[in-house]
Amino acid sequence: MIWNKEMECADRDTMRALQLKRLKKTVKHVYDNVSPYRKKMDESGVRPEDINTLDDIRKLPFTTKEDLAENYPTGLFAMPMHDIVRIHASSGTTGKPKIVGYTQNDLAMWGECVARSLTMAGADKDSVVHVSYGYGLFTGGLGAHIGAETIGATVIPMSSGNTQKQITFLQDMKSTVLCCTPSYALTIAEGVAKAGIRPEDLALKAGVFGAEPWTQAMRDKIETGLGIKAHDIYGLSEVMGPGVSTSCDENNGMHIQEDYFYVEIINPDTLEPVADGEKGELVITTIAKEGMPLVRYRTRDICYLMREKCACGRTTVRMSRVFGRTDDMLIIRGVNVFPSQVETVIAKFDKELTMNYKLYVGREHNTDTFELAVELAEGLAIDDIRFVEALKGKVEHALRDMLGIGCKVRLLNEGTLPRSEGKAVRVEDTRKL
Ligand code: DLL
Repeated sequence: MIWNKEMECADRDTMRALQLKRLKKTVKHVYDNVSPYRKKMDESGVRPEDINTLDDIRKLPFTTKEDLAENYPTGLFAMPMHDIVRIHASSGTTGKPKIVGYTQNDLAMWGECVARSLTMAGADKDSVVHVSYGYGLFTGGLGAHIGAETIGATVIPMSSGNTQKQITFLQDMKSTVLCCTPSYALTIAEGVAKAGIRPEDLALKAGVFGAEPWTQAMRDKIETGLGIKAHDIYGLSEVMGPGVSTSCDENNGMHIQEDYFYVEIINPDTLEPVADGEKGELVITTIAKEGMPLVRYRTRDICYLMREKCACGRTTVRMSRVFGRTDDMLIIRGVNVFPSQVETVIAKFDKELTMNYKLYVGREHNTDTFELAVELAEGLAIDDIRFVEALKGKVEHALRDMLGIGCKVRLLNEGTLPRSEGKAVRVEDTRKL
């Protein structure tokens, strides 16, 4: 099912014409109402009248997380506070949170985007949508919530945590769609198995998971553990929250809601555009937001774009899964390492290891230390020294093959590492301390 065929299946010319109209309006809106935008545009010698084609967007300066920090808390708002009906926030790199303001229309747009996302996962008015993203300043809970309400489904606003209670509600309320982070979905799946509940005993049919990078291997584990089809949902607070893009049944990238978001992929070093299919940094311009529009916002998320037609019938451009963030990348002994690469290796040992892992990076005698702590699968004994040593060797070997540098492996008993209830914390890097 498709929530909004007119927009999601629009022909390219219609979509591009709408995008241009909205882009021009947005650029004028920020130029007239947000002084930091006006200042930056004046400095680059560009005025709203200079935007006459979609490619003209490249004349405009980028907006960065630093711009949000410098204009904390509400300096990038384009509407007066009496038109702002909701605030959300996410943690910023400098310690100050990034504050986002929504008008009534912005909330309606958000509801529309997430309604499209949930419909992609098969939800409709008869669905029971169990929301285990955290509620509060984080956009996950209330974002999923507003989408489920928009389609008229029954929403269960669980928020995250208390996995036992989550499972009781999943069973008793016969929830059909689960929304949470992929790492929390794994925690729930683990709890379901431990309680002796079979996936087919649950009414769950689909899950809409996002807010953190995850791999195909993790998706497979969640799908089997909960007996569902898992969909990927992407978004970020600054731009709106969840629902910027979502994967359909084809599971081949996430459809971007292009009538609201104009996307570019750039090389983060040269800031030049890269070709479709090539990885780079995702840059988003919100073209219909009122409260806090963002022009050419550098997300730091690494992905690529796909424009080939999707078998689902939607015509919107798709982004690949997010491979990591430019600022998540660890540089260990000079080598670039992404946690998702480590996860891919762990997944190869799915009979021996769980997906619960943590990376420790430190520095000893002027050299970086790098260690992976990962749990043994249920039923495997840590005191079987020969088995554990052999397995350690195999995992270390596979890591070296994947990463090109050595990583020490520490195997732990199943259940040792803390379980994720929201975004999993995968790395402890003490070099920065
Ligand atoms: O995480 C919004 C969200 C909530 C998205 C629920 C999806 C579901 P922030 O807390 O501002 O907002 O974090 C945004 O999370 O820049 C990405 O690095 C990462 N992220 C979000 N969705 C995905 C995803 C929410 N599907 C940051 N895959 C983004 C990989 C994701 N990373």
